Amino acid sequence: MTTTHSLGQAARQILIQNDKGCYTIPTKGLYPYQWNWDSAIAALGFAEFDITRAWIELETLFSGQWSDGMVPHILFHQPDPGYFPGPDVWGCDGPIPSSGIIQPPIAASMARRVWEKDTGAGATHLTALYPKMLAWHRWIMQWRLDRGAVCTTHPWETGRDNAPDWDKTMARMDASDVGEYTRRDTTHVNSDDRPTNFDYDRYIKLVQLGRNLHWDQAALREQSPFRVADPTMTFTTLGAARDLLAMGTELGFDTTGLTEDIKTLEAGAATLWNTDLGAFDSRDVLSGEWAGCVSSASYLCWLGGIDSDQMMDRLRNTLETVPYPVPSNDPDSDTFDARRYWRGPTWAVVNMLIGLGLEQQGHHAEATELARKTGALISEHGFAEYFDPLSGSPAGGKSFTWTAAVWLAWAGRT
Ligand code: 2M8
Repeated sequence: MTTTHSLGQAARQILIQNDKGCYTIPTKGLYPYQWNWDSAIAALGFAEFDITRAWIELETLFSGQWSDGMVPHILFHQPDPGYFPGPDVWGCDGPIPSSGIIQPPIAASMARRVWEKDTGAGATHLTALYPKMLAWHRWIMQWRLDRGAVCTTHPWETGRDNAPDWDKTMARMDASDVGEYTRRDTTHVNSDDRPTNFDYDRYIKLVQLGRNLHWDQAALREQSPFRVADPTMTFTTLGAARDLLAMGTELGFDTTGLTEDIKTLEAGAATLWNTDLGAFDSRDVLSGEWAGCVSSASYLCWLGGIDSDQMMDRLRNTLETVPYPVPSNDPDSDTFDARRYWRGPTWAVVNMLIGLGLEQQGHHAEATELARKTGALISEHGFAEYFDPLSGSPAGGKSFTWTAAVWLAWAGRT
């Protein structure tokens, strides 16, 4: 019988095996570099048994910060031909070879939680990290707002690569001149579980555009066909702003502007409420069109400190009716696909972020129920990258860092 203790041991082993010394890869083969939000989650997992290593993870992430404050979504510490697109395709010149886009800015919120667990040198580590985290927040506020909501300029930025949220925007894009390239992801895992070639052409096309514009945000704002205000970016930025304000106040930093930013982002979050859908939704900034998607990111409102009775009703219904919640796409939607990456599967990492938000907002019963269900899913089906929400079957990469970290920091504790 697998016990909670032995699962804890297995989860630690995964973190240790995926540890490259000062950063952690998400999984061997498929993802051989340091990913931004994966790394923040890894730090939380390490904090359960090696607090110094947790800080090192975050410090390495911010060692890749660009001089303008941006923190890239991938840091290519060591070349690896097993992943495409690599540093040569992105053409960036930060301090460490990197991609030119961001990912959900959860690092500040995770740093605050690591700090809470650190009774020793935590304040010293955090004091050094704080100005860097604040600079990234300011970069987002400067370049990515639309009516106060935070926009994504590439599906990969949200971490929800092929979510149906982007379908209408992607359908309008012409990628006929993208040229020849070879995908590597489908050599590691089943292609039926991955984004389609249609989507990949557009992912690469957007990388080519950014590179041609030297990742100049003002030029991208003018010229990119992809600009979508999204719940993932908006709620994680809002949560981070609140955590930056709390940490800055406690550490004695100048927090001028953060209260204003929080108000701006709250107003932005309100612009993501799709009344017809009855949920937080993504909004194409260029066409003004709603995506019409209830995704797992819609439930990140609580992480952003925003309460919603309607989202709570939906969540309760999802917890009761979906065998392995929370699905990344509404099972009643035409676009739902139980296996294809972010078009239906359940991701333990998003569940934890929803759960932490619920807890923060005082919704203890729902937070506990979600943690319990996520724990059962992992103990029955292992530390997979993601899971079929109807059958629970594991999919994608195996021995996945963030699923192990989620077990250690949250789901295995119920
Ligand atoms: C997936 O995204 C990468 C691109 O960033 C990919 O498919 O190649 C997403 O699941 C993303 O959320 C995650 O951070 C990354 C690494 O686990 O993989």
